[in-house]
Amino acid sequence: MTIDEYLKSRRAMVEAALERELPPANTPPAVIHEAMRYAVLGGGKRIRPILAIAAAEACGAKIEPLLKAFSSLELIHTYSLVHDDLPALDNDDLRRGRKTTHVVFGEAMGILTGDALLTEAFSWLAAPVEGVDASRQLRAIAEVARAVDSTGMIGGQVADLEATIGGARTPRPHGADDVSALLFIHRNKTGKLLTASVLLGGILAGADDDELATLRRYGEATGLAFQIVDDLLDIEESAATLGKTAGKDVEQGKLTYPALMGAEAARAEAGRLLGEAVANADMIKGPLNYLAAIARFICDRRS
Ligand code: GRG
Repeated sequence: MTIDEYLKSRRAMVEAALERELPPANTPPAVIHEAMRYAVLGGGKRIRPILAIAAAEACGAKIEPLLKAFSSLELIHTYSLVHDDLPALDNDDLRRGRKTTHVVFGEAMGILTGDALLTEAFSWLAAPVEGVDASRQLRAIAEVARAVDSTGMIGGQVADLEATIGGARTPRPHGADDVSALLFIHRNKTGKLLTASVLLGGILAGADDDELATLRRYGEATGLAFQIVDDLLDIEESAATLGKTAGKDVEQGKLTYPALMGAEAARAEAGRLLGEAVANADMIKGPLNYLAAIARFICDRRS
């Protein structure tokens, strides 16, 4: 199976799980369930659940019973996008090629939709899973929760806001403080959920501690490369290709890899991280291992 076929088939499994497990749109009060379904079922690469699937398969697991837990990652990711697009944060009206959730349903409902998706995610993660004992499941839930708490994704978002407060940054030579602030933002805002996705797959698949350490290194390298590529796409691609507003990082004076070190050095750093991700992916010796190919896809993507 080529990587394109693999991604297509795993994406279809995630889409089916999301469609099946999300509350029906007519569940009272209908407006919140319509908004949740609008936000989640409106496209997206589904890269986080696919990373969990790939890690579980690389560790030899059958993935069908795990799909609900893996799809919870997409609820958490979508909640972060819905909240990030709100007027108080990025104030954006375009996401995944469609109007943002708060533009369609109003700001109050946008806030509540994000809240509902985050809560729903942990309910999916806590649902009993055939063949997985409770202590493993608790370990998996704790891993995901830590990745998105105030020392993870939220912390990264706060650091990002603080780095941009006061309007556009004046271009100037960058110092060690800028690089470490940027690393903190990227590792927390984006990297930790991507790493937790890989670990969720490994933990629920029954991976041992050595395999989990390898998966963590793979996830951290892939997660950072993902965000560097995202920074590059923001300056290189159009809104039509990205399905979201392009050029926002420069407009908002965001701390990004290309802003700090230039596009060429940023691309080289993504390449170095890809090498690290592939080396770790190749250490997992399961029967079906697409982890290296996914890292390559993440680095080569155009949207
Ligand atoms: C909780 C408000 C709040 C924010 C948390 C994750 C995040 C911080 C904000 C979302 C916006 C953003 C630019 C995040 C960086 C991570 C990123 C590149 C998200 C886009 O992910 P893709 O490319 O999107 O996987 P699709 O649409 O394919 O799912």
